[in-house]
Amino acid sequence: KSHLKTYTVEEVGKHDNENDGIWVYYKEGVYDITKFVLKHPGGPEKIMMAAGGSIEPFWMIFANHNVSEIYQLLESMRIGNLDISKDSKKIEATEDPYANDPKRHKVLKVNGPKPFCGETPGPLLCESFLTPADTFYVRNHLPVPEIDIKDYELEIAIEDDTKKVINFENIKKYPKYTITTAIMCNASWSGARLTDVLADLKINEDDWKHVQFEGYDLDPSGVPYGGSIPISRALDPRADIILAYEMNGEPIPRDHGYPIRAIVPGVVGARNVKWLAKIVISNEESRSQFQRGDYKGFSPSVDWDTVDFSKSPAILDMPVTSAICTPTPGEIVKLKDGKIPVKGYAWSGGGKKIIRIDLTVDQGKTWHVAHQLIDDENAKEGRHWSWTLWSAEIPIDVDKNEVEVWVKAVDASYNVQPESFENIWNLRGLLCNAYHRVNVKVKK
Ligand code: MTE
Ligand code: MO
Repeated sequence: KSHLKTYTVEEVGKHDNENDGIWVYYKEGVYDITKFVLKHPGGPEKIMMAAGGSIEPFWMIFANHNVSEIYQLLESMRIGNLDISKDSKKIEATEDPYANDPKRHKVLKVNGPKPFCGETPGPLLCESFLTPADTFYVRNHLPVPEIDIKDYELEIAIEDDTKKVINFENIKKYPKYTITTAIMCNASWSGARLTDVLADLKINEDDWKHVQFEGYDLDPSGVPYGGSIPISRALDPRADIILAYEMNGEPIPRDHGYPIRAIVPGVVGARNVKWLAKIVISNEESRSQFQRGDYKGFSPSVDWDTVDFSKSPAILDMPVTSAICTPTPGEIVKLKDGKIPVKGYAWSGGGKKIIRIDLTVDQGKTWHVAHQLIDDENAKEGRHWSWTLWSAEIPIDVDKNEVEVWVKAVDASYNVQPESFENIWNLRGLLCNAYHRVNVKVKK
């Protein structure tokens, strides 16, 4: 890189517009991103926040940039080196925006520290029908907001027109309603029904298309996390959507949306907006990046050059899925009466009950049905939001020392999981609900 020109922070700063070119710096590199701005998957406005300056603080927030493909892409736009000598006023001290995130339970497997993304170990999942809040997976996209309950407000608007603002005490005055729903893990959530809170606005379902939710968590430009659901769903009391203030009978922990989050059962986690700040009745979907530029499905051959997020609908109901929790991959399992015990979970989106679990240890030549299924006994037809825990004992051939256990679930519409990931793979890796397969060693 020594042949490249050296620029000061001030010189880079002049290149913050299309006419002069758009430059940024990262550590000791200076980059001309003029041509890339319009192609930025997160939108041109987002990347323009860094124009003429350092992109480092933004990448601390949008930590999905911290992968080698993106560093390489950036390097391909390098035009020079940053003058890091003493008299060049370098980088405004960057404070860690995640410094006030809550402490997490050590058992969570950390997939990303900032924003925090942690998963519950498989064997723990099927230990209890309700996943304890402390070990419930966490999926944040931004720093966890700090909210003082005394100041908490939830604004409810029709388009730009604020109709009412309610505080935490007001929410508790609505009838309290509890549902059990799986958002990957399973918990019970209590709060006010969305239909009750919206009732006095006398909204006509035919006049509007979407209900948007906004969180208190903000990106560096002040844009909140957001998501939306169709109006028909939001106004349907049978959709069981609640503005929850309790998780498993306790106040919701900070990581899971304290003090209030939207619970939209049967629907992808992303629309279950935490730290709820605002509800907007609108003719438009949420403008959030997480509604329009993420959490969508694509054909397997679509790549980052050909993807058009505007052409795919936002994920709403989740497809049927299941997993084996025990044994774990590579585990040595002792045969009991010639069988191995297997346990796991299954659930489907849109309130569809799990009606059957099929298991095989011979690549599908013979299938065994799990006979013990535990789900929410009180769930009504078409409102099976919770997961189903299942267990089975599978007979193993005497000569086998190793087997691969496969599971697939069937829901009330007879939707079945696909056999392999290959033909459903998509560039975001979402909706990948192929059979779960676990290889285990057998001890006689
Ligand atoms: N709500 C806000 N405000 N901010 C977020 O980052 N993440 C969403 C959703 N709601 C998110 C949010 C996603 S993608 C998921 S999967 C769930 O919250 C995760 O909920 P949990 O962290 O309570 O498990
Ligand atoms: Mo998610």
